[in-house]
Amino acid sequence: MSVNDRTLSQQAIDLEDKYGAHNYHPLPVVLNRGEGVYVWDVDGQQYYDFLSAYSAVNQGHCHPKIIGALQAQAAELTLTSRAFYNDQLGQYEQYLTQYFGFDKVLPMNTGAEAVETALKLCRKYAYEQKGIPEDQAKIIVCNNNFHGRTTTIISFSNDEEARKNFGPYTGGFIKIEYDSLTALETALKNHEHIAGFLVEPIQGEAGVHVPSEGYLSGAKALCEQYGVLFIADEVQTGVARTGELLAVHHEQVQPDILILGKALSGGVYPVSAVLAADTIMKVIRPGQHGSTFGGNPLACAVAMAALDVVKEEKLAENAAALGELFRSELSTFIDTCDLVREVRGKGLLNAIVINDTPTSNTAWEICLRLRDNGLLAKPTHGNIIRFAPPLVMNKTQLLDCVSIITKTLSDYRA
Ligand code: IF1
Repeated sequence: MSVNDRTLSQQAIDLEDKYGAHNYHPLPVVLNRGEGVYVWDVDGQQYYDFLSAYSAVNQGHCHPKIIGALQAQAAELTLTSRAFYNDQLGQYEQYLTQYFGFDKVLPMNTGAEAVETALKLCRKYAYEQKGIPEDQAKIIVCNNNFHGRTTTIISFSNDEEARKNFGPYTGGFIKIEYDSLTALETALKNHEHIAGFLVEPIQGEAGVHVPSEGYLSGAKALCEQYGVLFIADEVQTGVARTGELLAVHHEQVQPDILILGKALSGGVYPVSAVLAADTIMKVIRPGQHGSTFGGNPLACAVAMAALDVVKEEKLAENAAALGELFRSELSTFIDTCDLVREVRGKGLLNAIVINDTPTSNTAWEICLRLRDNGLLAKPTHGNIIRFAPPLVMNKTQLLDCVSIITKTLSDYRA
């Protein structure tokens, strides 16, 4: 790395430090290019991207079809607001609802906005269709959830870092243990005015916790039994990441409300969505919800191209096959390595648990060494490293990444 290059990298880091809020602690690498499964830093060093911008770049960086759609639409019309119609939104709404099997979609921009939208929709449905007394609706959520960073969403978080000193908090949420049908049924039995159950099909931020077989289908059945809406937050697990189009499809579950984001646009543009049946979506009428950019023509064009890619390149099938291979290879390795306790995940949403305390910096140090060896990943909570490459990765590249990871772990000395 030349002196100039080092200055170039350091300059970028220093600018962020001086002029940007310190709401992240990035791995010290300054990227300036992405293509497929690779990213490059300002020194021209190539890396495998094993985070995919938290599963937003499932289709690979700068996918030509998606970039082409972006460029073409950007040259025509980017934003009209919903004060007027545009020629992309209706096409996109038809495409998206048929793609995922719902009657209607409410288009938003970020995942958190879509989660907030789903919560509002669930509450309004409860008041207007189920007759729950106004302001009494309760929504069940799971401990160790991550659904975004707005004040209402962090109100039902139990992560003190995400929550502390952002009060006063929004009420109306009941927290239960994740992956426990008993906990869910107990809450449904013991509380009145329950409107919905919001759940991540796999808890990503908590450390890639895959629930027991039957949990999602069992939870959906309980929701049906008690007349409660099952709300699946597939912002991170959706769009083929776990080896099915949706993570709930592993158990043939169709949510009452589906929340999508991130890879809905292939990481090219903020696009999120809330999908539901007519009977639910009809409770939202003009003037009751919206967003300046929600459903803009650029988002629509990009998202249709991004979803085309998922089907054309069979990304779910590829994620399933490469995920099995990844976990199999890592399982064999960790039988011989005391540094790693476990590998877990589904499709290409995986994680390893480092054999150290959650407050140790071992996982961080390992990620620094992985960077030096040409692979970018980042710890989630403390001693867990998430591995989530773009779904366009091929077998040769995956095995190369397995070699980098296993060699880095074998060579690691604190
Ligand atoms: C950060 C985590 C991942 C999400 C689920 C909604 C949202 C997210 C299941 C909100 C967003 C992002 C947010 C980003 C880091 C990343 C993350 F570590 F925060 F938890 F992926 F696991 N539902 N997750 O995972 O979507 O508003 O961000 O578009 O805030 O640090 P968003």
